Amino acid sequence: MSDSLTYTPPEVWTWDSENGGKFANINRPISGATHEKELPVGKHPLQLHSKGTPNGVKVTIMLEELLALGHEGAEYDAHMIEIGDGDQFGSGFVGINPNSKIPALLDRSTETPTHVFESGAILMYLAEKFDAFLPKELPARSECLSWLFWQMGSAPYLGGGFGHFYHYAPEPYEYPINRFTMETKRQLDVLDKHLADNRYMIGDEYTIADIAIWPWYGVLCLGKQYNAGKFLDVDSYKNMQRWTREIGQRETVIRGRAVNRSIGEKNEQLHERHDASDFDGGIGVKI
Ligand SMILES: N[C@@H](CCC(=O)N[C@@H](CS)C(=O)NCC(=O)O)C(=O)O
Repeated sequence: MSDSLTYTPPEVWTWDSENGGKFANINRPISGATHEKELPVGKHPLQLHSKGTPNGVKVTIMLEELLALGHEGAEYDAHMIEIGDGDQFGSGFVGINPNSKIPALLDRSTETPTHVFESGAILMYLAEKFDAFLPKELPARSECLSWLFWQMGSAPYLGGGFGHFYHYAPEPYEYPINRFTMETKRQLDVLDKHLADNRYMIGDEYTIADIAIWPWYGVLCLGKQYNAGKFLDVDSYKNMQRWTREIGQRETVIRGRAVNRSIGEKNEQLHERHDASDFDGGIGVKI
């Protein structure tokens, strides 16, 4: 790898698999399957193939919320996709998400199975399917979708930008850390100001906007993302702290956060979820 200060880009970039740092073994400049592997099929209509990352957790929180509301059709099997091992490049997974990223959902209750990828699209799909957590009136609905799409567009600056350069890069580089810290703090300020006048993202209604934003920005405000709580001074975002703590205490959030999780204490990890009883014994992630 060349020294970042003296690096001059070549005329045409070529793939040097040695230059990618922590994720070198899964980062590739080409799409598509690398190996044949069928996806497992469980007993429920909804088959989720995911991992307990912020994008994955959005969907398991949503499913637990729907089940808590009494929507039996939201029963699901959550299968683990070990992205560090390259499971996202198996032919079965690529068949439901050509972009090879978790989460991906297969709904087998439709006439022909429906595949949905992109966490925001999955939240919308489930909200529309069960008529829940998405306001019906147009103004509130468009406000909710605005925040949902805000999250989808903003989190890559937090995860792929700030998180990558502050936490994962082989060494700290001032320029990208400054650039993405600036943007991350600006985003936190946007949320904090909005939550000064709103209990949830859409007034008093808990919606898919909260479900999308919390696993990224809520967990960041708990100081549990990238070990960056102090660096970002997360305690100074008082309205975010209030919202983060209220949502983090929901039983559904505690359960959803444990699904497909492979870090933390043993009682915080439910590698695969196939039945509500899988949570027995107090499995969950508390704040
Ligand atoms: N915009 C996508 C992003 C999904 C995404 O980046 N997933 C990551 C884990 S959080 C992943 O699967 N990474 C594996 C890889 O990049 O190969 C979404 O929200 O669903």
